Amino acid sequence: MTSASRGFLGRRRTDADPSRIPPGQYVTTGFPVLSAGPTPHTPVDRWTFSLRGAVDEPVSWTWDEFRALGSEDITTDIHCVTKWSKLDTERTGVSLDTVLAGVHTSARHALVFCDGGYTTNLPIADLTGGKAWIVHSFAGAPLEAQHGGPARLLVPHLYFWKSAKWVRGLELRDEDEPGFWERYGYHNYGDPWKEQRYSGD
Ligand SMILES: Nc1nc2c(c(=O)[nH]1)N[C@H]1C(S)=C(S)[C@@H](COP(=O)(O)O)O[C@H]1N2
Ligand SMILES: [Mo]
Repeated sequence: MTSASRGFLGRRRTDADPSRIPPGQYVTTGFPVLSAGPTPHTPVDRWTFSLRGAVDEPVSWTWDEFRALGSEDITTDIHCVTKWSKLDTERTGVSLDTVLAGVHTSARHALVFCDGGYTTNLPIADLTGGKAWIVHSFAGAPLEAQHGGPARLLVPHLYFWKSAKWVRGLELRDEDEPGFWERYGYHNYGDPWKEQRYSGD
């Protein structure tokens, strides 16, 4: 059984540039919370980020080591499969290009793992090339626990369920493996511009 919590959606905006809104989406000024299950609270002194699976040398960073990799600011739009989009969200995080630099792997797929047991899968090609970050801040403040703090994945070009909250690492895989929502019938890839919401879309 899954319990879903859903926050206040805010008013619907009508003044947004339509070319920024994928098909079937509406813009919200609220900040909905969507979590399958309770919010974990892992303190940063017990947090690590790990690369495991099909990797020559498994790697694990402590919070301080991870933060020392260096962060960048990202301003981006996000699109939830339940049809809200939020424009110009400001976040700070470590690029997956930095995280994966120097990692030798034949793997093409990643299964993202998190505190609380949530998983999601995506091609490694969608994590690299300036397209994905592990973010720790929102609008200059530490990321709130309900929104994935201390750190979450941000993959803004895919539906927001791929942006796993409370992220703890990546399992690099030769074979693709569906994650939590993907096993429940969500689309395996989830491109909002192609409206890939559910398997078969
Ligand atoms: N660990 C985890 N990450 C998750 C989820 C979740 O239930 N657990 N929900 C996903 C979904 S469906 C959405 S829309 C976003 C919601 O992020 P927010 O609560 O910060 O708005 O987180 C995604 N990441
Ligand atoms: Mo979502």
